[in-house]
Amino acid sequence: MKLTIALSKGRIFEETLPLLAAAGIQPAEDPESSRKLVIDTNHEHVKLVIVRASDVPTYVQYGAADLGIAGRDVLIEHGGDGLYQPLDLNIARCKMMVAVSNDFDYEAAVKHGARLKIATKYPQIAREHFARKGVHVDIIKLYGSMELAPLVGLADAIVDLVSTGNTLKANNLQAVEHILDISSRLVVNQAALKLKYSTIQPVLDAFASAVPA
Ligand code: PRT
Ligand code: MG
Repeated sequence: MKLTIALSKGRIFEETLPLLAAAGIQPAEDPESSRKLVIDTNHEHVKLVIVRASDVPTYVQYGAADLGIAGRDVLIEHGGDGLYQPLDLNIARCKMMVAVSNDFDYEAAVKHGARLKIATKYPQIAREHFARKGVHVDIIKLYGSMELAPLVGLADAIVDLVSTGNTLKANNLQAVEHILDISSRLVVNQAALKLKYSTIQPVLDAFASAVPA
């Protein structure tokens, strides 16, 4: 039975290679150098489709891919409809943080009940975080380079992913709150899991046994 796995290029693809190898799957090409969006593997029944990180849940939800790998950030924003999430793969780890410019007094602004402008690619996560804290916010949706927003007066703070912290530092920003630990998860189309159980279950088992500590 044919199996399609949706992956994004970059860090998720690289960190997924050892998991695929554990399941006996080796991509025939490197998506970084090839322009192909459908990549064959050594496994005659398995192919990879290369999509934007934030599109992975959509491909799997509609069954265009049977399996996919997506960050917890992306899955929360997507909502997870129609997706079975059996496994935290512990790859592409980072933290969802609130960050502000070094000269912005975040504590004072929060204490005084100021209404904050928050720039983010993650409106769902940001809205929930500030609602829990009882802080009033206006969310400004961006698609990238959130770090710029406080520097040019678009926002008071950003909600973004941080891994080394180098991007914040290079832009005179600092993290002031930790919202969530993020890693990538395996997602499976619920109908495919039933229909292709005998093909999918061994892949799930191999991935589970190869998850990095
Ligand atoms: O790049 P594109 O717009 O196509 O999509 P994407 O940014 O969603 O994809 P990609 O491949 O960059 O990220 C895929 C997944 O990797 C995300 O959904 C996260 O779950 C995870 N991940 C892990 C990260 C990071 N670490 C990370 N550091 N995603 C993004 N970053 C960015 C962050 O947004 C910030 O701009 O890297 C910058 C900070 O890095 P440091 O090391 O300077 O702190
Ligand atoms: Mg990116």
